Order: sequence, then C-alpha cells, then structure tokens
Amino acid sequence: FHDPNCAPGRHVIVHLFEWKWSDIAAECERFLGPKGFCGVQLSPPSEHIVSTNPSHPWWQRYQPVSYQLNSRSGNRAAFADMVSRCNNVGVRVYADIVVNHMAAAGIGTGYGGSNYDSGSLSYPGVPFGPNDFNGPAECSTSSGNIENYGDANQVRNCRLLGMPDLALGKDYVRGKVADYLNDLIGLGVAGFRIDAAKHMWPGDLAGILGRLNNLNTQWFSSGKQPFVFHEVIDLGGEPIKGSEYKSMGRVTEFKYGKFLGKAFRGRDQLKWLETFGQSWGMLHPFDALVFIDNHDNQRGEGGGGMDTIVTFFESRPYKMASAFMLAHPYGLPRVMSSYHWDRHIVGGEDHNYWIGPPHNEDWSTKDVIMNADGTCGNGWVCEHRWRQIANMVAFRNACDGEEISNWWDNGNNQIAFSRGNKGFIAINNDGNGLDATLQTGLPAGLYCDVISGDFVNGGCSGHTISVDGSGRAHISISNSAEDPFIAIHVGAKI
Ligand code: ARE
Ligand code: CA
Repeated sequence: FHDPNCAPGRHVIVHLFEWKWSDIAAECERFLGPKGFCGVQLSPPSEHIVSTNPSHPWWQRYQPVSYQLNSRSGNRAAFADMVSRCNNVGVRVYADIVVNHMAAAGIGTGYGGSNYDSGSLSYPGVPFGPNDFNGPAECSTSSGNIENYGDANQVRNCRLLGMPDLALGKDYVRGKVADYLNDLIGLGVAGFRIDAAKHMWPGDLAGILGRLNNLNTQWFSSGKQPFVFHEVIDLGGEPIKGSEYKSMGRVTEFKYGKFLGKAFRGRDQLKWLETFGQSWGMLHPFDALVFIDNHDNQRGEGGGGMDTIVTFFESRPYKMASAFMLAHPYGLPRVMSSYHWDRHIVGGEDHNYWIGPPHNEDWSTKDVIMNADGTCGNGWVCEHRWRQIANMVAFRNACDGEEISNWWDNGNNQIAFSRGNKGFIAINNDGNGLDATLQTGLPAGLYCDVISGDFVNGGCSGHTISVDGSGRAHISISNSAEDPFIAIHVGAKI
C-alpha cells in the first residue's frame, strides 16, 4: 500500500482542494500531465450534507450521508470521466475517504438526495442503522464525544466533533466501506487518503484493506494494490502514534511542515536542515507523506498552528519552503492547491475558517479559469502553478534516487545542496547577500534557473547559471530578492 502507482518518472502529488471533477480532468490534460505530476488528491467524492448554517462550508464534505458518488465536485459520470482522462495522460487519482463517521447534522437530505437522521442514526442511502455505530458500551465519555486525546479508546470509539462513530469492527460495516472503495478502484482510482485514521483501530483498517481489489488493469499492471495514506496527526505527546499505521500504507507526517514552517519563518536557522529527516523524530522516509500545509492547518486547525505553518498567504517563505520540500529527498511530497478566502483572525483564530470554495449564486462551485500568464482566476490560488513550485516538480523527477551531497551553509540561513550529479539548489534566507562559488555536482554547462524562469525549447526565460569543468558555479542571491533561491537540474540544461 506504500507505492503511489505513479507513471514512470513521476514523484509528486497535488491536492486540488474543492475542485470540480470536470476542472481536474482538464487540469490533468493541460498541466499536471505535461509538468510531470504523479497524481492528484481529491476532496471527498461521497455524498455529503448540505449545510446552511454556516452556508456551504468546505467541511460539509467531511460529513458523509451515503457512498454514492455525488458531491459538490460532481456526479458519478463526471467522476468516471475525470479518472479516465487523468489516467490516460499518466496522472493518478487518489480519493479522500471519510469512513470513521457519518454526518452529525440532524435530519436532512444529502447532496445526492439521500435522507439521513443523525439523531436516530439512520442513513438509508448506505444503509447504516443504529447497530452500525459505537455507543455507550464502546465509548465511556459522558458526552459520547472525544474529550481527551490522551485516551486511545476514546479517540477511536467516541465521536469526533460529535459525529456518529462507525463500528468498523463489524463485518457488515467493513463490507459497506470495502464496497465503496472497490467501486472507486473499479473506476480507476490509484489510491486513497484515509481521513481521521487516528480515530479508527489499525486492525479495523487492516480488515477493510484486506478486502480491496487490485487496481483496474485498463491502466495498471495486474496485481497492483491501491496506494493508501493515513491521516494521523502525530506531533508527539499523545498515545496514538503515526507508526501504528505504517504497515498498511504511508502516514501523513505533520512534523515536517511544522519544522519547515519554523525554519523558513526564520525561527530556526536553515543550517540545521543539513540533517533534516528521520533523525528529527519523523517517520522512515518510505512511510511518510509530506507537505508544507494542508487544508486544515492552512486555516489554523488540525496540527501545526497559525504562527508556525506557512501558507500561500505568506508567499515568499512559502515558495522557499515548497522548493526545499521538492528538492529534498525525504518522503513522498504533496503540494497544496487552495482557493482564496478572506481571513478574519481574532485571538489567533480564523473566524472565516469555514468559508467554502468560490461559488456562483446558486452555490455551485465556480470553474477554475486560467489567466493568460498561466495563473488561475475566479478565486483559485493554484499554488501548484506558481512557477517556483511547478518547475520544482521536474527537478524532483530528475533527481529521483539521488542522495544529498555537497551540502554547504554559511553557518546561518544560507544553504545549498546537490542531489548527486542531477540537481542543485541554493537558498538565501539571511539578512545579507549570498555571493559564493559553490560545488554543484553537475556536469559542466549552462543551466536554466527554473525559479526565475522556465526551460522552454532548449532555452531559458530566466537567469542562467554556468557550471565549470570541476562542477563549480558562481552563485549570487540578493537577500531582498522576491525569490531568494535558485535551482538547476539536468532536465533544464541549455
Ligand atoms: C464541523 C464543525 C464542528 C462540528 C462538526 C459536526 O466545524 O464544530 O462539531 O462539524 O457537526 C472537518 C472540519 C471540522 C468539521 C468536520 C465535519 O475540520 O471543523 O466539523 O470536517 O464537517 C483532529 C482529527 C483529524 C481531523 C482534525 C480536523 O484527529 O483527523 O481534527 N482532520 C480530518 C480532516 C478534517 C475533517 C475531519 C478529519 C473530520 O482533515 O478536515 O474535519 O472528517 C490535535 C490532535 C489531532 C486533532 C487536532 C484538532 O492536534 O492531535 O488529532 O485533529 O488536535 O485540531
Ligand atoms: Ca472511530
């Protein structure tokens, strides 16, 4: 379950948060495929509540009503079309799976028309009934909710944020969940993000994963298992560890973005990153899925904290941190792609945390439109299209399998390193300029700095960097540059 099932030579995932399936299909064809992305993480595809208070928040999709493929992103036909079109251009699709719980919203009708009544634990669209949920026999808190993350039984058997907690130990419940995942596999998805994995017993998840089919042989060789990555927030200090899940897939490594957020905010010197990796108390690189921010902690929730995690709102350190992530070999990287919302921070909390994606008057999600310069319009931020991030995807692909070499730092916040003889990056987050002749490890020649420009038709629209016969190059980076870093690799040699 650790292998993302990428097409050959592809090694980076992007989360197109709240995008419609039709827009994702188009993005696979026009951008993700050509730029070398391995795959895309979706917002949850299952039928969810429609919340009117607040109005249509993004988080309504984390309250499932049934496992019909009917969501704010589109219906089953649109989903199938997206998966097929993405696979056809070598881009994989990973679905976000919400199966720890069902909706908590009282009586209502889901996005696809299924009724539900969370009070009587009735979800006829599956169907699930009262016997399919944990109750007082399994959960000992008086509220029935998780009250103390220090108690693993509560975390797994009580209600997360008040949402009815599925009894995944039951054969019937496991069967319904496995049927849902197998339906997605049949349509051609390559894997799953398991939402709230911390709140499910590893044995229950293993029981479900054991029932899964192999991937669809229309696009994958026979005998391929889906990729699985478990959302477990483990920053230390709680009894439940991310490592409990590593035998059945990768695990979200939340420490990663916290460490890099601190470093690129200048609260930790970059020179310390020389040893960045497992020795920092993180998972084994093969078990880790890594990211600078995700859809929760970019809003100040779910692991990290607003003063630590960097997001598109702080674009300068964000671009640096993202480039570092894509240049550094640790883990499987996931790039975040967001929509803009107006933050309203009061006492360290964003009161507009809930605001959903850009929408039309009828609340349908707005199309992702493209500007002439390749950026996105209609409120979509599209970090994955920012040149300084997008071009580092090819860097990572070119450097796959190469270790870090030629580490250099100035004892402070200027760093540089090579990936074998394939790529080289230098970053200046200090208060003074970087001006040095450094060993790049690269073959002699002229290279395109893929941060300041694009490598197109053998030429470069940005700065070029010349590497001499001994692999050395003169590197000069002003500390006041908008992008105080450079990156060169063998895939962009002029
Ligand atoms: C919404 C309302 C709630 C309401 C609930 C039910 O906001 O007030 O009680 O509905 O009516 C998302 C949103 C929630 C939203 C929920 C359902 O974030 O606000 O609730 O959808 O609509 C824990 C979990 C972790 C979880 C984070 C957010 O361990 O799994 O909380 N992350 C995933 C998703 C979320 C999603 C859910 C799970 C639920 O990524 O987007 O919630 O499906 C410490 C602990 C962490 C804990 C964290 C909470 O760091 O170590 O384990 O994370 O605190 O901040
Ligand atoms: Ca649970």
